[in-house]
Amino acid sequence: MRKIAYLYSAECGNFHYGAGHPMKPHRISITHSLVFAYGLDKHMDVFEIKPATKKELAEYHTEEYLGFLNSPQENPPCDRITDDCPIFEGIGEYCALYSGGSIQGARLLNSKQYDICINWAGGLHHAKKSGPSGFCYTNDIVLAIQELLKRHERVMYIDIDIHHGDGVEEAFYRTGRVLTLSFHKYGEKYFPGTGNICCAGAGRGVGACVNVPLDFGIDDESYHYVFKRATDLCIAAFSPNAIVFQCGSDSLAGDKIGCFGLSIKGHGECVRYVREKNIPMLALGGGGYRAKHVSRCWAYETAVLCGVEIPNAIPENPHSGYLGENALLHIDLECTYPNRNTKENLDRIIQMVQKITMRIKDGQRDA
Ligand code: V1D
Ligand code: CA
Ligand code: ZN
Repeated sequence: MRKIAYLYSAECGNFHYGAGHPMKPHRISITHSLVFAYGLDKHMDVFEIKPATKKELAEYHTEEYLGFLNSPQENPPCDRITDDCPIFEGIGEYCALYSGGSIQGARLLNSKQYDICINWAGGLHHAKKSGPSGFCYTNDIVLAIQELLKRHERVMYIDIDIHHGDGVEEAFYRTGRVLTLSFHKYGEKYFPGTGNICCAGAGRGVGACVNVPLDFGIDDESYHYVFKRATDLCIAAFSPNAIVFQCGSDSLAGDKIGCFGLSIKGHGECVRYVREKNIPMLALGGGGYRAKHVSRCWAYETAVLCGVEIPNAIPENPHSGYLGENALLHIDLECTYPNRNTKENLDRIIQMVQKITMRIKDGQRDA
């Protein structure tokens, strides 16, 4: 039996990035409805998220940037505002809430009272120290990892969002105490454009940055083949004391901006695989742009993390009208992209991951 903490704020789902923007915080409210409708709250302790203070956010972000987020209208317009990262009403509170949830989750793991903490509102992996990127404003993941490092010698970060976890990688690139492992679409200028397998850490962090570049249409079987081997190699070489798992669900088939072919069960199998390692874990959200898929996926993964099976028929819940009467949890997600990942390519990647992780000890010996 694992002790699970679930962090939630009803306010999070009320923020809007603006008309036409793919990121919909409302998907967190739908996920929450499913989690409670399935009675998963009975397997977890549920915590109301406390918003992060400016001091807590300043553990990573610059004061100047935080000033901008809190009163963007008082600051002159600048290149920070883009179509990807618009300024919307309540942006400062939104950042404080999703970041507060991840920091709180890290503290609950530090207290050793919980084995797994969940914050589906978090996982905003692109945010930089002094600027937003790719729908992400503050980097709750970096803040949570910094908090975990106060009580854990080594922290591993795993990222199954279809995009490269560049913001987290950048923060810990030269650190031997954090290993980052991201699986992502790479090539054809796919956002953010980073995450080449050759970028493998520097200084004390040599070997502790692992990038798994993938191609269009990867299916469950190919994904599990590379995910399980790469994860095992990293865990064996690094022996993490805690894991932060970004479960971005834009890697599901049929996502509005993604191009992978995972099913909800396939995505959840990655979560089950990491849970079985029995290492304290902070599970976070991330991307995911079809709310009907995202909410099913994260509700299912909440059950996986709790170690319970849930029926396929979705119980009556406040979003039944939206999800459809007699809706099922596991629906067929159509992938229009053929799988361009050959076994030969995946084997080459695994061989590279083996070579990279063999260098971890060299980095730790650096001055
Ligand atoms: F399709 C859009 C419509 C409106 C506004 C933005 C987009 C959009 C789709 N894809 N923006 C993108 C990506 N941006 C670009 C820009 C073009 N270049 C100048 C940059 O391709 C950004 C994708 C961000 C993905 C965020 C994430 O899923 O990884 C995530 N993780 O945690 C939270 C979100
Ligand atoms: Ca990723
Ligand atoms: Zn993404």
